[in-house]
Amino acid sequence: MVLFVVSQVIHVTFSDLDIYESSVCSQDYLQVLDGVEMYTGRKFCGTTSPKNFTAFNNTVTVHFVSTTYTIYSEYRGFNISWHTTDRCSLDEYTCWNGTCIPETKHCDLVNDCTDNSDEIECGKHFNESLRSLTVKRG
Ligand SMILES: [Ca+2]
Repeated sequence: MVLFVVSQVIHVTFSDLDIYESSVCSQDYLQVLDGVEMYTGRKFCGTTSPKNFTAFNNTVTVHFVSTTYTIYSEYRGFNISWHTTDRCSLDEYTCWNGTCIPETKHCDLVNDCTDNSDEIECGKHFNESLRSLTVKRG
């Protein structure tokens, strides 16, 4: 499955995951690519869904690989939905939740996106911003 959008960002929501769990997900797995980059850098199996995310590349690819374990058993598989929104303007930063904030608020050590995404991957501010993050489950 490939989602392709040019002038918008893609918001991906994982609402269920129940795939046969094997060591390092070597048997059955779900793999999601944002452009050519593997989302979170790993495959997913078991029942822990990947976190929802906003893709900044114009393509999201979802690979589901299954041996007979997931297909011919009580496993539910996975449920993914998505929607698109317009990209933020050039002088704005696109938060991972899709919100647009002024670029001047990107990496200023203040959580302006409400999901802290404007303070992640901030280069020299990385250590300072990491200490101020609030991590929520769900
Ligand atoms: Ca900020």
